[in-house]
Amino acid sequence: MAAIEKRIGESIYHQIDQLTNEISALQTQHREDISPKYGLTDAKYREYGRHDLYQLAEALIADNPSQFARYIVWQRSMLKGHQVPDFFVELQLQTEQIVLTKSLPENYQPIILRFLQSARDALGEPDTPYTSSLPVNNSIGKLAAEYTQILLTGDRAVAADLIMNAIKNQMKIRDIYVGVFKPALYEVGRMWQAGLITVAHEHFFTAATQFIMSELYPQIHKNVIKNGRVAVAACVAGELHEVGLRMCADLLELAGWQTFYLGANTPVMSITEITREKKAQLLIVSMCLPINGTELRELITTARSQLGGKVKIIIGGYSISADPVYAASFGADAAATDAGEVAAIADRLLGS
Ligand code: B12
Repeated sequence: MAAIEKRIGESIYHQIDQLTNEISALQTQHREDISPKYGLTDAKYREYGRHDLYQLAEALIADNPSQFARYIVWQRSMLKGHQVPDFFVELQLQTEQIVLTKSLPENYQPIILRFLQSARDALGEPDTPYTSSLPVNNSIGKLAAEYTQILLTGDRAVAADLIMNAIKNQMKIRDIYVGVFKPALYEVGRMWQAGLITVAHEHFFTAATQFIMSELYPQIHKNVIKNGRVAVAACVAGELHEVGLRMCADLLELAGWQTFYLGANTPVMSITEITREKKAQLLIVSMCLPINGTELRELITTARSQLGGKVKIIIGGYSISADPVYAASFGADAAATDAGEVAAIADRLLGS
């Protein structure tokens, strides 16, 4: 982690409200052209500006310009899906550049410009069509496609039957989690990003999947031999994506662990307190969005100082999977891309 990049990232965090206000104010002059056409409200402008700054700060702290570039490319694709033209992203970058170079010390400027330029370079690349990645060439892929299609039509009971039948036919819970639910939810994310479905469709899909996971839960404890080990599973404050973490907790239980699954949005102190209270040997944390990186860093630092090195920490989640360099910047004991790996990694860290 380079020192100056980290300092710049931290300065952006410290001034985030003021910087967001300035970016938003500067954009006001362009709003008459853009807003009525594309339905961008003041609140939306502020949200996008703030998100960009968080993402930039995180990329700076991790000294990883391509992370910011990837986010900007995602933003263009998402806005396109919502009928906002590409020039809006360029306008955002321009106003951010003006405000950041004016508000931060002069010696920070070349670095900020380098990060913004890497985003512009990435925008210069042709937009790769973000097509469905649902695997349909094997039986589990076909099941994932069928599950997705059923839930998109809104039939939770039929989707639940489909999964229960697969279990009756000896399909493993682990395969259903990572081979069916995960690609199905990624597909739903893609469809939302492309403007093909609404937030309501996505919420229904996620809630229905969590409902079916609850129905599967009793199956987990059939024939499991407890290994006497304890894990705490949490998402840091601000992180609302909890399904991946829940899969990890369930799969640890399937491997004999006792877990304390805390779910989304948990404050650092609560996580470390319960880890101590339950005498856990393992803390697993899921982070989907880089905007929650500061909380994750704080959690790892606090856990190390309060619990010592004996409690092993494994991190995972969408943004952690996307970039191993970024994942390594948090200083956890291990990072993983898939819930299916968590029990094996825990054994490696703690000795099986
Ligand atoms: C459902 C969903 C939501 C729900 C979450 C509800 C819930 N109860 O969890 C809600 C509505 C809250 C939501 C909100 C937002 N979301 Co959302 N969401 C999704 C969606 C569609 C599915 C998430 C999911 O469950 N995936 C399935 C799980 C299984 O996958 P996973 O988390 O990656 O986990 C796997 C691995 O990463 C790993 N893993 C995960 N954690 C851990 C931990 C450990 C220790 C280990 C070992 C492994 C591991 O194991 C899992 C299985 O292999 C995704 C699409 C996607 N690609 O994931 C978008 C997505 C993540 N969301 C996105 C966005 C932008 C948002 C919002 C910012 C939208 C907005 N403007 O409001 C907000 C942010 C809210 C916040 N503060 O967190 C974007 C992120 C894009 C990006 N590049 O940053 C995505 C990718 C959609 C998209 N394609 O654009 N979202």
